[in-house]
Amino acid sequence: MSSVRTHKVAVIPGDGIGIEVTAAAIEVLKAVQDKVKGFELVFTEYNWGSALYKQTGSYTPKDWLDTLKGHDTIFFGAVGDPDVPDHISLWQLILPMRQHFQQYVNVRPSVVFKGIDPPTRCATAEGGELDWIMLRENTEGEYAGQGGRSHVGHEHEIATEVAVFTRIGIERFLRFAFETAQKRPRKLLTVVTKSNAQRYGLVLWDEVAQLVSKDYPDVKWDRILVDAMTVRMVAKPQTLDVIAATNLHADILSDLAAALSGSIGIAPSSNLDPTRKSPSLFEPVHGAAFDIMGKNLANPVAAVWSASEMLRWLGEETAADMLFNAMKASLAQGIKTADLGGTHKTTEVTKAICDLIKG
Ligand code: GGG
Repeated sequence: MSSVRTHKVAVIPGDGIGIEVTAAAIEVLKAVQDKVKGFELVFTEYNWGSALYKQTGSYTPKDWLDTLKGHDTIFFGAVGDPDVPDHISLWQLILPMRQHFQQYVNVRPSVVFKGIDPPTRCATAEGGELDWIMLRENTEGEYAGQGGRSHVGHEHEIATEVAVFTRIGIERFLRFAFETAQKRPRKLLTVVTKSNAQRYGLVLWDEVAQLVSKDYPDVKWDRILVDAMTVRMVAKPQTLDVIAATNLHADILSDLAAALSGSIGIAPSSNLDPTRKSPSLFEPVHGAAFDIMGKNLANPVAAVWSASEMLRWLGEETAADMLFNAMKASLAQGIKTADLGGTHKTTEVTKAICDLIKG
């Protein structure tokens, strides 16, 4: 009997630079698989995205979510197209996957790596650099899909975008946040809300945070309003470690965190179903970036780092570390794309990471 561990990976490159950075991530994953041995990644690629939408009127075929269910994990590139309204692309591809598979935590780390010159100095009190984990609640809030429009076209037209919060949804997410903080050396957690203005849903967040915190007495936690948080991230970055916020707030704050760490081009994300009943999804934080598509300019680091997180989630720790360390080493050697002030192309950064893995 073979002792090789097999992982079935659904690959959805999507749109724009998603296609280029996904190809880079797959190349790096194949290099690490050849080096480490003992496991096999079986990739199945799906051409779902804006091109399919323009041909057929739909981003995906019928039963696409059942098709994905047959995989152990999903690797996603990006979605968005200049000819398609963004709310259509988002609601036909990425948001249904997060909801259907109850990937209720979106993990978005930000680290200032050696070789990167961030826009502002974020050195921590301990002398280290910014090293945060932003946790985004991934199924509720303004992304729950509730709302509508009436009296369309009338000067008094009404549109609602209902933010939905449930006790169960908040609690399962905040437990994950406290557990994440518990595993970090500083054991710090900051819970972000806007409970002065959002007096129902986010007051419930505050109350649930208070209750859940009692089960994690070793975690030092605090609360902050989202507007004050933007200032704190820039002015007092050393006071932050693990950050937990709602779907919309963390979507915005994680872009700020990425910029403070050097570029959104390096920011990874893991959309996790912590119960492991469904496949989790890994994708760079950035979008399709049509302005640089096809020019070999896209930074592959966010996709490569996401691939490393995927390996870790699959239990392939050695391979995950090897990939992550190769990625860090290439940055430290100054092999960087233009968004980081470098001159290297997508394919050059990818090759450098593969060469470091091959040794
Ligand atoms: N690779 C992620 C991607 O395509 N992002 C586009 C985007 O706007 N996503 C919104 C979201 O993550 O909620």
